[in-house]
Amino acid sequence: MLREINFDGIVGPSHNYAGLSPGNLAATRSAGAVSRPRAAALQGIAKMRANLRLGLLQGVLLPHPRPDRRWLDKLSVGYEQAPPHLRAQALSASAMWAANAATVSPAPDTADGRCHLTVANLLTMPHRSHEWPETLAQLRLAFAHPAFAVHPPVPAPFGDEGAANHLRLAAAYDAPGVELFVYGERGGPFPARQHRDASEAVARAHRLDPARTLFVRQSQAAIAAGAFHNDVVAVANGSVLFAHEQAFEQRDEVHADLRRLMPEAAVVEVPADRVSLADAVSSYLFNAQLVTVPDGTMTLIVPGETRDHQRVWAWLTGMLAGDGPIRRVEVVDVRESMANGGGPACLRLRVVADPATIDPRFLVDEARLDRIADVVATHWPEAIEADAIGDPDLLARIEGAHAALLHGLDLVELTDK
Ligand code: SUG
Repeated sequence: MLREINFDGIVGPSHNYAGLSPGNLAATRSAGAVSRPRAAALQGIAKMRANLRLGLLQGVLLPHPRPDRRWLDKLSVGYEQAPPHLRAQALSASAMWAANAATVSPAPDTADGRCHLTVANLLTMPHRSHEWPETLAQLRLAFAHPAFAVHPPVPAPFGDEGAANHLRLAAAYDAPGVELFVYGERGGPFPARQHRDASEAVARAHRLDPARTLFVRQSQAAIAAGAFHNDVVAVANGSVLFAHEQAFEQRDEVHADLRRLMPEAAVVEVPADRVSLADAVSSYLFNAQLVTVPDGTMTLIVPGETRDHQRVWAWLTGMLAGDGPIRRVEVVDVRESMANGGGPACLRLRVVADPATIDPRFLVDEARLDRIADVVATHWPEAIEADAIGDPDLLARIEGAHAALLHGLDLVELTDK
């Protein structure tokens, strides 16, 4: 039976604030701050536990080996000799944001009845551009069953940032869906990370029905306001699209196309005069997990920052008092990730599949999360100061922590990928 499984990126031991992502206002604001890798990873684990308690299925993707010495080799430099910007780029724990790992098209949407995944190339930002080989290795292992087709990334120069710019609406998980690919154009001083050519290439690779596939332009205003990925202003689940009024450049057409393809679709739209784009970006209201729990209640899992934001919380409270399709709000604390611009939705990759077809080492229950939490508590650095990233002791600790996790999860074979 097809179910939705959320694969969360485990926050890696090198999690730090290097200010590497122009256009991501939180990351820019945090540049130079002291990070707390252990707390960050434990917050992510607590979110996964909360989701298990809601009755959801949960998986994990692993942190990548950092620093990425293979990438530095290609640049003909060792970590110790590398200039500071390359060091920071090689050390980044950015693979934790699993929504950028790949784009996923579930089996009911594809011509060959397989679930297709295309690894994102993430080439707009140097520190993210070297994630894909390790992500591809992990996905090939986790989704080795013939029920899946795992594709390599779209080639340069067409930027692709994966599921963060992709929305799927479907009446049921086993029903054919409507897939929306959201691409960007430069917004103010900020680059668009998702190129239309990349989205179209992914849709072709996934053998989607062109009649049920929409290519939608993200609004320039949203990018300029700091929505560097569409998942900062919109999220979908089942037949519901939850979006900011200014998420899309051609809002009316998007709504009309959606209703034409899926008459039962419901759009829960937040008007700009209640919650501005700036409010949405600072609170991450839309970077929420929108999920259907086993009793059918549609639930929005939001970061704690929404509760600290008066207008946003007032809007959420009003929504619950009404009779819309989203009936429940759950708050999670992912503060460490948020400070780098990654909310609850950034941390997870959604896959709709039969859980029996997935390598069980990538699926977690409470006991397996206990195992991960033990490794984190023992090996993850408590804090990383901005000027510590050249410290050999810190590097040894980070590399040792990564190895300990692979051992703990019986995934040492990833070391050689
Ligand atoms: O790509 N931050 C990530 C945040 C990604 C959030 N993902 C989604 N919206 N799906 C990014 O900008 C900051 C790293 C640093 O600056 O140290 C960073 O890469």
